[in-house]
Amino acid sequence: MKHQIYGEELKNMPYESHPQGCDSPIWRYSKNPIIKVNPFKGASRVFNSAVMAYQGEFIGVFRADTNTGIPYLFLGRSKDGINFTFDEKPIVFHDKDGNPLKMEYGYDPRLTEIDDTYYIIFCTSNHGPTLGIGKTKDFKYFELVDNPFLPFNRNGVLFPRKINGQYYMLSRPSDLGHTPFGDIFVSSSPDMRFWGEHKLVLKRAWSWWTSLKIGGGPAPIELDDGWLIFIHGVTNTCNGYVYSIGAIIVDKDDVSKVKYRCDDYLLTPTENYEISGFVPNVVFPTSVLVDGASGRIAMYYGAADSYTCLAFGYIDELVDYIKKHSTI
Ligand code: BMA
Repeated sequence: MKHQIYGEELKNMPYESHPQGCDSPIWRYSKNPIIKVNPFKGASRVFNSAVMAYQGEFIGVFRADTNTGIPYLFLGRSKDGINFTFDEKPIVFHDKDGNPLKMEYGYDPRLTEIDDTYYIIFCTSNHGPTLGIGKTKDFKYFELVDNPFLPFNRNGVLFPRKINGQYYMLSRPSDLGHTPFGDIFVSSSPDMRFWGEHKLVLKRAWSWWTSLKIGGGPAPIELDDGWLIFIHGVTNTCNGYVYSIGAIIVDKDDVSKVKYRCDDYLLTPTENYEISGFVPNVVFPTSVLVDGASGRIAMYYGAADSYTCLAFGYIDELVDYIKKHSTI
């Protein structure tokens, strides 16, 4: 392995080796989708969700579109990272005084562990869609940070450690609807509550597949010489938006500085479960497991706003590919 990876060994994570004839450094699980429609009572679709290794098994915060049509966040558990059982009721968040909060909606969660606390970053409402920050130490009791971001904003992605004493969050300022624009910004905070020093990281439209908007995906992966960040990129067609998966590498200390930006997408909708569903032509990455020993990765992505899928890769191949296909 050329690149040092900072994760722990994850022997039991799902993985399949690179199929012959596949040019991309990311390849799909042969048994996709891993979560099909109507996966549990009251939930019609589970997708765009975040999984992490936890106590020798796997835990996830899942976006489930419920029978009211409204998405909420549910916990799921798995021994193998593929077959999940879900809680019957959505996660209940509490304010700092311990009062349970009523949530209008919650969707597209990302999960990040920092210093024994697990942070759930997701889209929720503060008089319009914006970022929610939930936290838990045990996946039993959940607290919500009091309105950390202004509306309208989506795709909050927290770096998995403090950098120079500050927390860093990627986000994508947006509008009230299905935002036809969007670039990635970074904000910092000393305490997870007050966020500022907002800086542009990356503008859209360096390629056709990112022509409309871009957004951060799973929590960044620390390498010896930077942070590997998967993103989604969106283009418009006469038949609607198309979401693809791409990647960038940013500077290790100044995360607003993009060192490499892959010109090509890594995955674009081509399979039936990606091109056909509730919202066709969407692949949307939200979490990645990394085996620190081998450099293997397993990426969870939502397909067609209907299914949860897996794709695999290998850090060295990915980094080489991104550098080779970057024109900056
Ligand atoms: C975005 C988000 C995602 C969704 C995508 C495609 O704006 O709402 O949850 O996957 O649109 O519908």
